[in-house]
Amino acid sequence: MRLDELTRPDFPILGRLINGRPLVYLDSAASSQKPRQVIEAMARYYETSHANVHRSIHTLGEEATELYESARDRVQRFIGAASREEIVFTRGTTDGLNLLAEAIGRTLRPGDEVLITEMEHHSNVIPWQMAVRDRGAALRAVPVTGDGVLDLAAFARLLAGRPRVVAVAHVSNVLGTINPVREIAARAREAGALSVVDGAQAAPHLPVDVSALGCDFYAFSSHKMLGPTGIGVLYGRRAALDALEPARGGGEMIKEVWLDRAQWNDLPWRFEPGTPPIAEAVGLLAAIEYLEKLGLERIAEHERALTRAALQALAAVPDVTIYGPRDADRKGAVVAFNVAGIHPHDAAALLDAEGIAVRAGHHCAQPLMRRLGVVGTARASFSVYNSPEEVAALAGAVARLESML
Ligand code: C6P
Repeated sequence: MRLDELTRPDFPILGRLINGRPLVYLDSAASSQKPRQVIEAMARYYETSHANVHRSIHTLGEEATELYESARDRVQRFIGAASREEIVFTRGTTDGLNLLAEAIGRTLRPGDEVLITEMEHHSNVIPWQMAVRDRGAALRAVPVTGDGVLDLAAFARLLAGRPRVVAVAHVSNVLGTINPVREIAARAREAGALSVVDGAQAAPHLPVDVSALGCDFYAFSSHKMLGPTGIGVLYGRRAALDALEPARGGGEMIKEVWLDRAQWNDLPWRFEPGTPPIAEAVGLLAAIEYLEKLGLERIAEHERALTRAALQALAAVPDVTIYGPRDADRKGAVVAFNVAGIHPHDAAALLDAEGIAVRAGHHCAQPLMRRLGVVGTARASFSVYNSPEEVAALAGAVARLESML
């Protein structure tokens, strides 16, 4: 059975009609839909086990703590981290990258460099801009080639500046490019830099093994991988995480507090001040169980087939430009495109009238848009529940766009 046939009955929202047409949801890179298993796990938690975690001795407090911490164990196994202490729960990728930029930013000195790339999402640009600002440090970027991949020769040259941090997306949310993060992390380490990987578009679609990648930090969001909004993960290699001073304070991140000083808690709680997203952790655990039951390799294969079909079908439509690698084996599950003479927002609105949801705009990657010389693009993105028929419906509707205007 095809993966979409197997999974679709689990996603109640996919039964909706949009403008009188069956919903064709091709915007999972912005946020995926949720299976019943995730929705029910969260409802069950609130109905039977909710209390705050790590502070109450009563039964509900212990049950909630147990559920929250078992989600951490599950995440550890899911991404191949060496220990549970390396898993910090955040509010999402953006939050994880800000946490890092705030903590590392405090250690930057005049003349230090932080290296990002031209294809980064604003979440992996702005926090570093803020970190270098006022500290006399500099932000540099690895250029993107005409094929939509990183210019690794330029990366090698930029490493000669001995940056303190190299921060790079695992998978671009626009081009779909899968970056060689293992090699990038190794070269960053040789140059004395910390490596930070933005895994927002990788974790939902590829098997990720942070130990094998050898990066220092890896951030991702639950809501793009069938889980709830409001929670994400920041993986930190034990020694790298231990070397960071927490930049955010509050309850639970301390062991002992005096009025003028405090002793930090152990890892990972040192980086989790305040009441964490507990129900969301329960939902994330259910999402990981769901993904693992399907099998990450099988998911990647299904989405590669959809991406390949979309690349082929859209390339055959006159006046369509596709951005990023044309080879589905080198790409995540996104296809960004434009139709000559049609603004991407108009394209998305016309597709929506047919029940087809795609994203249009700059995709929070304005430096990349500038590099591509466009104001924005339309973008179709795929998940476990999408079918080849939906890809064909997209291509058919895109072919009719000019006549629909
Ligand atoms: N990209 C998209 O439509 P948050 O919002 O914190 O969960 O994820 C931010 C983020 C960081 N890095 C990459 C590569 C991303 O793709 C995203 C989110 C969505 O492309 C929403 S802008």
